[in-house]
Amino acid sequence: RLEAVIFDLDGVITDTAEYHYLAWQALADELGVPFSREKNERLKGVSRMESLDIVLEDSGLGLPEAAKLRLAEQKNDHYREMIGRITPADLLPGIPELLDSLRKGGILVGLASASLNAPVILERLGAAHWFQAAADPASLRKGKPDPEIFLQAAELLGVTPGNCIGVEDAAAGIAAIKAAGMKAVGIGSPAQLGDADLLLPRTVELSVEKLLELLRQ
Ligand code: G16
Ligand code: MG
Repeated sequence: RLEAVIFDLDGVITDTAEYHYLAWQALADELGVPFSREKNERLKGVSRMESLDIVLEDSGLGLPEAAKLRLAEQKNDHYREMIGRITPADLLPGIPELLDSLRKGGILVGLASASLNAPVILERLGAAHWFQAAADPASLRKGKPDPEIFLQAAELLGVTPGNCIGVEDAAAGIAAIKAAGMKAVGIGSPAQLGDADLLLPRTVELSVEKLLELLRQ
C-alpha cells in the first residue's frame, strides 16, 4: 500500500537548480576557476560545503576552512537574493495537481531536501501546506547518497519505508531512495538517472496512478 511520497525540492518541486548553478558560476568566475553546466550536474542534491569542494577541486587553491565558509556564505547570499523572487508560478508543471491528488487520496507527503533554504522556498512557493513532514538537513550525519534523509522523512511521517516512493532529479538522490528501501522515481534523463525504478522526463508526467502502479509491481 502506498503510504507516502517523499519529494526532493530542487529540480522536482521547483527549478532552484538553475539559481544554484548561476550562483556557483558567478563565484567560480570571480575566483577564476573553470565551471560548467556539466560540472553543475554533480552538485545536485549535494550539500553546500561539499558543493564548494567540488567547485574548487581543480583550482589548486588550498583554502583554509574559514575562507571556504566565507565563500559558501557569499554564494548563499547571491542565491538567497535570487530565490527571494520565487512565486507560486515557479512550481514545476503538474506539481500542484499531483500534491492535491495525493492529499485527496489520503497519501502523505514528505520533503527530503538537502537545502537549508528549503523552508523559505516552500513558503515563497505557497507549498508548505501540502507537506506533513520535512527532514531537517542540519541534523543529518550523512547527505545523499546516504539514505538517512529519506529515512528521517519516513520516520517523521510515521510510515514504513517499503510503503514509500521517493521522487528525485539527482543520481545521488536516486541512490539514497533505493538504499532507504523505497521505490525511486527519477525526473530527468536516463544518462543521469538510469537506476530509477520509474524514469519520467518531466514533472508533468507524474500522476497518482503511475505512483500506485509502481508500488504494486
Ligand atoms: C539542494 C540542491 C543542491 C544544494 C543543496 C544545499 O538539494 O540540489 O545543489 O547544494 O540543496 O542547498 P543550500 O545551499 O540551499 O543549503 P535538494 O536535495 O533539494 O535537491
Ligand atoms: Mg534535487
